[in-house]
Amino acid sequence: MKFESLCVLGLGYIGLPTASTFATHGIKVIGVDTNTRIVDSLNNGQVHIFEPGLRTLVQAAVGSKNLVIQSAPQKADAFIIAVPTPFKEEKLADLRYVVSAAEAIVPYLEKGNLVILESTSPPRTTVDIVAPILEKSGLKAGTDFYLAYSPERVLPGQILRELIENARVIGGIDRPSAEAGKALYSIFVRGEIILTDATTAEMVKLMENTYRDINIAAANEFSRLADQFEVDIWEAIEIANLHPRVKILRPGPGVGGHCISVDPWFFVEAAPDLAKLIHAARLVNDRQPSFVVSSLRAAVGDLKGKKIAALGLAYKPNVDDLRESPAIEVVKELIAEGCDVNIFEPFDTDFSVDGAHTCASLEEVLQGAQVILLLVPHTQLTEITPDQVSSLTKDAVIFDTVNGWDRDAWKQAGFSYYRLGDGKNR
Ligand code: SAJ
Repeated sequence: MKFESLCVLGLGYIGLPTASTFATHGIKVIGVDTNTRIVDSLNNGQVHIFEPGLRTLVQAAVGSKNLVIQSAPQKADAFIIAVPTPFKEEKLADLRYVVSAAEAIVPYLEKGNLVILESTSPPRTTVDIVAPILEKSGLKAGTDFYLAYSPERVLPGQILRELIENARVIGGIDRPSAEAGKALYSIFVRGEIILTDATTAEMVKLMENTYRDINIAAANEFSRLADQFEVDIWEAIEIANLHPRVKILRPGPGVGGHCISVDPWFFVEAAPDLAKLIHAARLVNDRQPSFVVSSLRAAVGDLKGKKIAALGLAYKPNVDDLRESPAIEVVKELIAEGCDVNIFEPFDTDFSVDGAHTCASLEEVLQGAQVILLLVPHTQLTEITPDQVSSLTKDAVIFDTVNGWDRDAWKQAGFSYYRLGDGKNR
């Protein structure tokens, strides 16, 4: 099976790198986004996402004329749906973008086409929701066109490399659909390509992120226990991880992003009685920002009126993505406590939180701070030295929620240094 043209619906963190990578591998790609501002800015050579190497890749793809960006789909050999699946307030999957992308394909769908859903979705979405919509074209899934689910598994910050090198799962609604998916992704994927059925592939994706969420919840719960028992959690985890079959992840201010903090809820929604551990892990991680605030209170006493420099707001290090960020939750709780919160996010210096003062530089945020709170270990923030801080504020208490700084260096420089989950230091 040969694919010469491809239509990618959704030009976000996954759709844009995917469309560009296919284009630089010789495929004629139509990149579609319903947001006309994104379409216009991409057509003007601006990339709306920060991801290492992405701007160069997009420019190469557009420059080669193999990638054309527009706001509506058109006929193609294959279609990839890579739109977001957020959740609603009540933690229910919001499939409206998947539904409208599938509907948008219907007028252009032809016999022999392949449609792939990449968006993370609750189990059975491909067969129960996407197939019936596409069949409104009068064509039958499996008989007239191929249909498969293939989850993205790339790590933000390393997307371009992982897109090519990671193993890829392709779940067809039947075997020929899975084979068709393999023929498409083989164009650039160097990792192993594993074929299965669509619902298994959907479940695999949710299991991967749920497993990580549970593992981080364990680390976060251990950090609370360590505090209680006057143990340094960072030391304890390092030692435990010497065991050949133990790999505890890192505690921190919580779990954010649009994947791990969202996907486990799809299981909870679909089968609440069967997903009790998954649900509990979500609650542990969602309550971690409150644990940060109570630990800070235990370290420095009453927080009311304290001038706090909150460093980093993204959901994890070295990305500009602020979705579901636990750092923002910490800031909101501190504001509710009556603190004078100054925020600095190096990847988005304009970002604001109601009630906090947005600072454009490190110097501005550190000036006169009584508490310096490290929330995200961006390289630019972990490189801050005690010397730099000494010249801007005296007697600040350092509170490191991510073990991003060298405790001894701060202590030697005369600062009070506290670390999340470091019960030894209480
Ligand atoms: N985090 C911790 N402690 C850790 C690791 C992470 O607190 O030890 C936090 C991060 O700070 C962040 C959150 O968890 O707030 C999630 O970050 P992450 O780096 O674990 O994952 P994501 O959400 O950026 O990407 C995940 C990846 N999934 C897995 O590693 C199983 C990625 O491969 C998926 O493609 C992506 O979700 C997705 O799109 O689903």
